[in-house]
Amino acid sequence: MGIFSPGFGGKRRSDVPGLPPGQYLTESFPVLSAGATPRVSLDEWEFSISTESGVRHRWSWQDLLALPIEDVTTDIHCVTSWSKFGTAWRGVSLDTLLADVETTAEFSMAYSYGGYTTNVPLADLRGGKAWIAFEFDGVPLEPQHGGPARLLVPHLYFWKSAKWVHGLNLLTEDGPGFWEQNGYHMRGDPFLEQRYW
Ligand SMILES: Nc1nc2c(c(=O)[nH]1)N[C@H]1C(S)=C(S)[C@@H](COP(=O)(O)O)O[C@H]1N2
Ligand SMILES: [Mo]
Repeated sequence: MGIFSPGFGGKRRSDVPGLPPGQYLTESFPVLSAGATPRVSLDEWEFSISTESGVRHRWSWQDLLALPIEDVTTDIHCVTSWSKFGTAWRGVSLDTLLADVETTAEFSMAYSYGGYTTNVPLADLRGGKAWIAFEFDGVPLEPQHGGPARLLVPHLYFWKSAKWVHGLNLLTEDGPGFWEQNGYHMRGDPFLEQRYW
């Protein structure tokens, strides 16, 4: 007759609105980094977007801060099963950065200082769904969490939110980044449980 355990007093995970399947809630902010934390000074910091036709758009730290800045409060979901509700960020929308970028590419590869990469469909970076974030909880983003700036794509699993982001390559064909080469999903929608492929 199945393995129901009516005596278990915990709140079923599926009862928490907004919590994707297989996730649990945490109040802490775990640090997950595949390597050492790179240190990037704001003087040398640069973000660029390179198109499929080889055009490169570049922003210095000052260029970035001169763009419209948005406050974002959002839930985040790590593939290792923790989710955190209501995280508060400040950054520049990818819509703003992509506004003058001529492209018909459908894919992108985000790359970071330190060598991390992750592929993200361009549609997931547009439409008010992705930011270059440089503040968390009202203070400059800590180096361990990706400061000076990280990609923030909160509707996908958090490994897509590249810390210490350095640029985006826009691509006509999809390819795997660091974790995707190791079996993580090419898109990574937590509500569809796209963990591995
Ligand atoms: N550059 C870089 N970005 C990264 C990672 C990494 O190892 N290097 N880890 C990813 C993973 S697996 C997760 S869950 C989140 C963790 O972000 P946090 O350390 O701020 O919690 O960053 C993602 N971005
Ligand atoms: Mo992760």
